[in-house]
Amino acid sequence: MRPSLSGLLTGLATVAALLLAAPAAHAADPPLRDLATAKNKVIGTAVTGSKLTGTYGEIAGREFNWLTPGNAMKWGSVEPTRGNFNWTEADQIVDFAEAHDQDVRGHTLVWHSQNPSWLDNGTWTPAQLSQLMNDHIALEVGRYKGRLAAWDVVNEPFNEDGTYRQTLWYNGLGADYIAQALTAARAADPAAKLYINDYNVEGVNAKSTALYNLVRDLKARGVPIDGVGLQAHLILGQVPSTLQQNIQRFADLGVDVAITELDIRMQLPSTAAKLAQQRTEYDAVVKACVAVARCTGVTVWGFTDSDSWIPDTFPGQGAATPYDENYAPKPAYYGIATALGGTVTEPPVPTGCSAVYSVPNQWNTGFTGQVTISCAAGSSLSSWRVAWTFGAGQQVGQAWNANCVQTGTAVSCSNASWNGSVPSGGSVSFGFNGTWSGSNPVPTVTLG
Ligand code: 9MR
Repeated sequence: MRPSLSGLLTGLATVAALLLAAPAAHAADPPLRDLATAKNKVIGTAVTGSKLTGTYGEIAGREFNWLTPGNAMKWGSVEPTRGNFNWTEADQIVDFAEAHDQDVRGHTLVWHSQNPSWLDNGTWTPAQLSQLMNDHIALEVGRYKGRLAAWDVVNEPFNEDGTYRQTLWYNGLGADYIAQALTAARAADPAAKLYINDYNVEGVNAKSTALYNLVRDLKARGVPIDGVGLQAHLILGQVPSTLQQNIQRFADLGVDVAITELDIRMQLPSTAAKLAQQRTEYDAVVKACVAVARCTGVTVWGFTDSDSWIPDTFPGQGAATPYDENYAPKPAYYGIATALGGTVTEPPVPTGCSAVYSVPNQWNTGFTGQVTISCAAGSSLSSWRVAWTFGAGQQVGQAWNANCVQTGTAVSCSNASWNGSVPSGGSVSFGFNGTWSGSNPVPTVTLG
């Protein structure tokens, strides 16, 4: 059946209205890699080689100028049985990077995890272990000599308390395995920057101080060490406040620093408020790197939620990366962009809309809060977020008709899936139960 003219016009009007109301869901222009270059930084992502086609490949090539193979270069991947090598995925990633004018961070040579079982289960004398390690480094680094910009030579050598992790390498060779590995890597590719990489070393703490002391000692001994990788597998709301200070103290040792595996995970389901907070935290982490000259840049550990290790490892958690599972940029993407100096146009809040906070009910230590969002005739909203800061230690508990999170004194509430739209001349309300003591002053709320 042919559509009628009036039906067509109504359809067009609907499309136009949707376009006007749609948030800025397009990627920032210019792409992240251009923004990073302008700041003299790099922006990278971990990738899975087999996925580097279609939309995944387009985004990886367009937005990033460094790649790290997520698994493809680990010992267990490249030499699953002794003497039998599989370089397919690793080669594929390096070829892709060269075709897209990207650098590659090799990951990783000497680690306690994802080793082949023949290595883990073997019985080795110290001399044999040393030989195995040196041969592996010579072979793998040598294979890509001149093509890789950096190597995570040693991965995760420390326990949380700053003692050495008891691994195959440490138990067989003592702490000196680290110097041996770095020396072997330098010999195999003198141009590659050599890194030690670890997690939970982003802030100043016992583990990062152990790493700091190690790097200082290696430098003093003339062992080749060019950089420190701070993995940064972070939890929403827990970005260390000493991140920039910690980056700076490593830089002051005369080494480069890279944020090598950034992701910020949250309890699912994600809400607009959690994603907004995640944006702020991505922005803060990238800014901490931008602020320190010797911080070379940031790599995210997978750029899309469909290619993230989090849901498998932490059931119930996820949404940790800058793109959603359908490759749409999330607020976190814009956090990275703005930290790199990009300007992101967000849909403005219509001036005719506002939010009002009230306390309809209060008892000994509890109260009910209510917020009403109203739009005057001629203004409307398709989604909303209301934020405020409590002035007297109040705490939000259960909320209805909104998703609310409180971090310290800051509260952020966003629409539920069913009430994002506030029509012209209309209003929506949400409520919550809270606790108070002493006084319960009404905060100033902002609509965003
Ligand atoms: O992303 C990697 C995932 O696919 C693997 O299953 C996992 C196995 O440990 O390793 C992941 O990557 C790790 C990285 O190599 C080193 N730092 C921690 C990362 C997350 O586990």
